[in-house]
Amino acid sequence: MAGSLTQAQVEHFRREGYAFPFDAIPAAEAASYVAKLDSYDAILGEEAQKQLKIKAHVAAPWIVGLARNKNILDAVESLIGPDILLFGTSMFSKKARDVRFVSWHQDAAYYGLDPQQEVTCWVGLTDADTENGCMRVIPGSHLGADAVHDETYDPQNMLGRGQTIRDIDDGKAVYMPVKAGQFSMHHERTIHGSMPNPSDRRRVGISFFYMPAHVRSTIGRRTATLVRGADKYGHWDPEPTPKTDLDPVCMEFLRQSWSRYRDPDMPQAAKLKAS
Ligand SMILES: O=C(O)CCC(=O)C(=O)O
Repeated sequence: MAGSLTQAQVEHFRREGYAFPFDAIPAAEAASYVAKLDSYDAILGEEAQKQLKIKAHVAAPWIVGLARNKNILDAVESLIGPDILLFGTSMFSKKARDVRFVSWHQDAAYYGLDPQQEVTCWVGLTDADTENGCMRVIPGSHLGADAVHDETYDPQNMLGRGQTIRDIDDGKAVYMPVKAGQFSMHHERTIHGSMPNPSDRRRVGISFFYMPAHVRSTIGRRTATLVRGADKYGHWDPEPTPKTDLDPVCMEFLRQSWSRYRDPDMPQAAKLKAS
């Protein structure tokens, strides 16, 4: 398959369910995006990340621009081929001395994709390391069964439902530090999460969710944005393209998508398969 990863990196991803670190953008560019995100807090009247979930790429031209970054897409193409849809984008920001965390979970539990071939790229907009709560994964977990998630709705958990896989051995975790402007990749079935940030440095990242164009939605017709190649399948409806930052029409679309994603009636993959 074409793309920028070596055969060894592709094989590592297939076997372990993750790969890192890769260069996307210069650190100064990453810092300029953090400044933009900070400015949105005042406009939105709350932490922007509370709204920039699932479809954050429609919120501003620079976000969908970053999703189309050549370095990122070249790496993704190595794993899922040349016809790439952007299924989603979410922001994850921890302040300095932030108790918030991301519990162990599989993205696939609520994505409703078939086949489960989505790949997430987590782009560091600041340095992210073991001291400020970087991403961590359980190697090889993408090859296991769909895990059952407890929906805790813990306010300190940064996930929409506080969805948590119990009884994970933290000793098996691999931490994925990245510098500002670098990214890591994980498979949608890879169990992952992140710890709180007890450090004096903030940790800001943005996750892009990519899938090959042949993937279908298992929960009705939904939307996605073509970011590379061609979509000859037409399984997904197109999405609005932001003309300005926080474009009101796009923000309404984003709010509706985020609320649908959190619909309490939407069962997780493990329960769907069991029923
Ligand atoms: O930023 C984090 O700590 C977690 C992000 C995450 O769960 C994801 O990108 O899928």
